[in-house]
Amino acid sequence: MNTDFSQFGRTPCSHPQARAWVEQTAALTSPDRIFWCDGSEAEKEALYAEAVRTGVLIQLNQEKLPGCYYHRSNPNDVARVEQCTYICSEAEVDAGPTNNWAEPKAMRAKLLDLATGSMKGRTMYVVPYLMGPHGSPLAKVGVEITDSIYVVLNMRIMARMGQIAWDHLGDCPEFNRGLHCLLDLNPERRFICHFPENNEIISVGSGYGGNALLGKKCLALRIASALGRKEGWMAEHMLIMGVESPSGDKSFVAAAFPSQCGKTNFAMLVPPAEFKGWKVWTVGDDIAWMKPGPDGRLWAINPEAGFFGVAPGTNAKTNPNAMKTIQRDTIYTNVALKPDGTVWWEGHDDPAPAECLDWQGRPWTPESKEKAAHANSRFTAPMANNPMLAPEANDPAGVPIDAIIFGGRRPNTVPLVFQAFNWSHGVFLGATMGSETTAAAAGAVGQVRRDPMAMLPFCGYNMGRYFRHWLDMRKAIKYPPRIFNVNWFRKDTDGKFLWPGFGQNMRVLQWVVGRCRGRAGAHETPLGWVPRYDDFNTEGLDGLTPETFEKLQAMNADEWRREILQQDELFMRLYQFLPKELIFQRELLVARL
Ligand code: OXD
Ligand code: MN
Repeated sequence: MNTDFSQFGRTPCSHPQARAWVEQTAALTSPDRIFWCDGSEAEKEALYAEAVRTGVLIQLNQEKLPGCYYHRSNPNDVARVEQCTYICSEAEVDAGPTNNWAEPKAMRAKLLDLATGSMKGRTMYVVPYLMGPHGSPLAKVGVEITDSIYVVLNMRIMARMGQIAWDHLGDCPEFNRGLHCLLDLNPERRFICHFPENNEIISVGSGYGGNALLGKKCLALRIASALGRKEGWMAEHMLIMGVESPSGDKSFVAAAFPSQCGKTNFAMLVPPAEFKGWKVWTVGDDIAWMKPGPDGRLWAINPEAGFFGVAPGTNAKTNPNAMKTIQRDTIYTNVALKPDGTVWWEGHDDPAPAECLDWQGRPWTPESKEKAAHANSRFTAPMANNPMLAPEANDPAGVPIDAIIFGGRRPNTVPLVFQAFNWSHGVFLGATMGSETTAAAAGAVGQVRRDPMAMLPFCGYNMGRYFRHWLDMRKAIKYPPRIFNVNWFRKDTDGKFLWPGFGQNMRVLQWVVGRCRGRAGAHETPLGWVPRYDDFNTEGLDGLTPETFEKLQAMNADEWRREILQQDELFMRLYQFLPKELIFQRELLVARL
């Protein structure tokens, strides 16, 4: 195969506005070369060869891991940086109290100044991409200009990249403009900036996925959430899954969990052996775009085409489908590299290697004090590799959502599962979600923070108005999904998890789907509808005695009084913008307690 890099990327696009913008950006950044990506297989081979030649990627053992490559990040650049992430709306009030705001003109000037001449001696890649299935009315086109070949190869997996995007765009002048410059990876010059009114993103100084793959968090969540509010749809930090029962009915569930709370594992769940005839299909593992359909239901697409999953803890028990998915055509970032050209991380099925190189390239043995893989090390894999990819994942119409689940990482207070009384109570549950912080974002790990709908780092506008939008959407949805709250992470007084999680979460899903289809019982409590022991399928699950179930579902009034006070902190920050329905829901909860 011809992998002569100079022969590829030579054909500029014919889209006049995109071409003018690329030329203007090249005049500013002064690259040695402009590379126009077309998304073809031949181009892919040439890009991988170039990434290996320049030391950005290491080719892994092609017999054991065909098409797989390895990347190490700069150690100062391994997670999202919320403190450097800005919403640059014209008015500060439009970014709201939970976002960093910067005045757009001044911020753009500062960023373009940093970008000036920054691609000298480098290649500038033009990456056209489509978020969503081709032909979907919900799909959006973005063009990312980047000087990182790692970003190009990741975007190629995470989005529908290349000619397909130009085809979808046609002669429509409107597309998302994303400029990404690595600069010198100095954290002092790291800014991830969104200009929602211009449908524009400028990200400088970081090569980490969440900061640099502009289709993902930047476009598909921050910009899209702002667009969705204007256009009557929703962009959410949610996985989408199909749950098929033995009689063949399929229900679709969307679920929001903060980063590193197991969205990918849940989206790829394999039912335990007792669940004969049940199947779980993955539509997406991170992002859902949802819009009311003409039939009065809420329809969702997954805008992405790949999984950017957390490696540590992924194994054949926690996520067998992910393990199958990442055996080929996968980019591994910041995991450990074994002498045989394969990879390893803490929680892998294989025992720790006697020796390997850690995520920073240092010799590592099981005696080493530090972890071999970074806690936020990742795999980037095509969703087509997933043996349980839902056929509907590529359907332009999307899937009709029956249930929405909110969940967080809570060692106490929050029961395993309960159901909201109605839509506005469900919105209140999402709005008051809390979760322990994780390694997906730079900063302290393990502290409970409020993360409404798991969107705190991703809402591209004023969070109070975001709640209003959620409440207003009810008017456009004749048959709203039922809303649930889950917590897989409750611990007993000895600090041990009460719930086994992973595949056993199927039991919760069965109850959720049963509630949507009128075939599962529940009883009313101050928190919402909860399953009684007999409403819940415990068959084959040793240890799930009525006493354990009681502990999992317990509602402790003192803990809840504390919880409400903590919830108030966020409500106070947003007070000026908070829909009164949510204050009313709070009062109702206090009264019920
Ligand atoms: C992610 C995240 O990578 O939420 O999906 O950080
Ligand atoms: Mn995420």
